[in-house]
Amino acid sequence: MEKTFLMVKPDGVQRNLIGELVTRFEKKGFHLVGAKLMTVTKELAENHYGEHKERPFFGELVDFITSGPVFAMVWEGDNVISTARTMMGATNPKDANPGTIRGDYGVQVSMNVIHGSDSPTSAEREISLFFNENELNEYTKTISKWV
Ligand code: RTP
Ligand code: MG
Repeated sequence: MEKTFLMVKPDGVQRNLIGELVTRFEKKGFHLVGAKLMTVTKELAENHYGEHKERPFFGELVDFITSGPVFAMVWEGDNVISTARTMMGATNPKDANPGTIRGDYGVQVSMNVIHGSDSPTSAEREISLFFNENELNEYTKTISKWV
């Protein structure tokens, strides 16, 4: 089953949005396999956002993501990578549609509430950067998936 890496950014944690965001993905029907509140080191931030290292906002991005705790998560489900990106909305909250996470909760591009992997390759890379194998829980829900 496909897995993705999602992370409530420091602004989302500060604004008490962890529960709300977890609820959105639970209600959608995705399956939580790992989650932790953690502070990202500079080294991890630079690695995670390595694709942007030549961009003018790289320093600001690394400073922001290391500025306070994030809530790192691994979610599983059919097409979870692209569906989670759709649920997140456009990178810049000013362009994100109402109903999406960034459209509903974000204002600035640098504080856009949530990160999500953008491809299967990114998902695999980011999950292994943030989680050890023993932090991922493989389990079956024993109640009906419709309740
Ligand atoms: P993310 O990686 O955080 O999920 O966001 P994304 O895929 O939608 O956007 P990406 O292009 O990967 O950019 C990574 C993060 O960099 C910040 N950003 N700032 N100041 C700027 O012009 C600018 N552009 C991008 C955003 O916080 C974005 O989420
Ligand atoms: Mg990205």
